[in-house]
Amino acid sequence: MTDILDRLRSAVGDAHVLTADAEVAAFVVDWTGTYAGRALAVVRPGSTAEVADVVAACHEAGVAIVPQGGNTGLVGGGVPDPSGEEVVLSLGRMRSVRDVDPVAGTITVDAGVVLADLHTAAEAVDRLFPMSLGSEGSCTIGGNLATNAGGTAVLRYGMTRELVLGLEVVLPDGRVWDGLRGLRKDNTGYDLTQLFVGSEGTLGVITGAVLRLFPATPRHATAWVAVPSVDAAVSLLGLAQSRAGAHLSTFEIANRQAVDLVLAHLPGASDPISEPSDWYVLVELAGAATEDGLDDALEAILGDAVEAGLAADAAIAGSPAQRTALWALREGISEAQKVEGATLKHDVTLPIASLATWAADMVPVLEEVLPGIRPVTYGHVGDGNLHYNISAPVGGDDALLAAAPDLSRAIYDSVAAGRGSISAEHGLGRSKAVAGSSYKSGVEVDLMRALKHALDPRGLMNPGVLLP
Ligand code: FAD
Ligand code: 2HG
Ligand code: ZN
Repeated sequence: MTDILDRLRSAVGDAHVLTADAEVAAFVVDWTGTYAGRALAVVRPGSTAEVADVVAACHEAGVAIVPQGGNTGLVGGGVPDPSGEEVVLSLGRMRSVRDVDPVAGTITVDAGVVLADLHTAAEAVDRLFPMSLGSEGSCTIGGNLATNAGGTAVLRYGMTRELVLGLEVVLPDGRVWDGLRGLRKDNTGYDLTQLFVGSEGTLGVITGAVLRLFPATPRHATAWVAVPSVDAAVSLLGLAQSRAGAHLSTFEIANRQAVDLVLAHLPGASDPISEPSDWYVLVELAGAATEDGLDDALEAILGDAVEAGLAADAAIAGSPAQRTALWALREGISEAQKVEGATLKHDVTLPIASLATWAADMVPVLEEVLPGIRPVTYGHVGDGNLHYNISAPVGGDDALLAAAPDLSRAIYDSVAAGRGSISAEHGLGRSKAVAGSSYKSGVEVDLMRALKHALDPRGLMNPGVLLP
């Protein structure tokens, strides 16, 4: 082991190979606190050449690598196992914007660039990089690509895989694939870029990316709307799509339990609608600087929605500060639920038309497994994606953990029966690797294993993640 540590030190310099407990602590526990491993070392390369050197050294020594960006993943995929034999390869020092071309609509970045910094770089040339996540102050574009992250702008702009034009990847044997061409048209065979998107660090280390930029949308009209049911929310979505067209950029849902947690745990949060409702949606229209009338359009949509019984009441943001406050009610849910205690996360997609029935039917099934569970249901209803996160009965964290396998099985079985997906946007990581394979067909799992074996025959890239 001393040999490999010496070799890593010569690759990146002594200061960037961390082994002391206090130094590695933040890199070995995930954001949820559920996955806590140990690392042989945390290595922090500063360039693609250094990443290649580190990966080649590990390949020669037969040492497994866990790539890590901002460590905000929610499925335990970015932290090492408890063996203490894996190396965490952190991209945190690779934070350069390599090139911006507003006319071509491209930005080329190091994988360690933090998503919020990418937004700032796009804004500096009057463009938009649309991906928006609650974790954007910490997550990195490499992690976003590796998980094919979603977020609140998918409705209008698509998942991460729709925002990428090319990648630079260090392969498991240390060779570098330079796919940073950034062309919109390139029909020359298999799409290698897309192969690495969503591969969760199991096929190689993403070191750079060319991403798509869009026209800036500095104008916003934002509302927090009380709706009577998930069905009503889905009908309101249809109305907003017809009336606002491409201006509709966000359509998010949250149940009352989710909002109550934000109000209870996040300082400064307040309810803009006095009469409590079972469900709420956050709706936003966005447009260019020259586009007037978004507020009027939103007001008209909501007026018609109230008349049609699809909404009970709405608060429209009258200032940037009010817009931020409405967004906080939605974006603060993860953090607030974490403060509340044990949470069992499920990130599911179903056909939008069946979401309402599915969510209603699930409650009695789960109540039978564990009475008193608190379904905190929210998410990207416009994408058919609900975060069906169960909080423990009050004071019942241990009971929730004991019932977790049965609760999750009931949810996943029902999602599979409805032809949905058990992971809409967070990936499989360690927490869902086994379930991921068991809800896919044998053919699909065989193809995935064949790809993994072709690229990483020694199984050194993030073992145990994505494929069990
Ligand atoms: P990490 O957590 O460091 O790693 C995630 C996975 O990617 C791991 O498997 C890791 O090995 C791999 N990886 C990381 N970097 C690389 C690389 N350079 N090359 C190869 N593999 C790599 N996710 C959503 O999809 N939508 C949301 O709305 C959303 N909201 C969130 C809100 C909060 C408050 C939090 C805490 C998380 C949220 N997430 C969301 C989850 C998380 O932020 C995303 O999965 C994000 O893409 C992870 O980025 P990261 O840099 O933190 O990756
Ligand atoms: C969100 O949409 C994220 O807020 C996080 O995907 C969901 O914490 C979660 O389960
Ligand atoms: Zn989400």
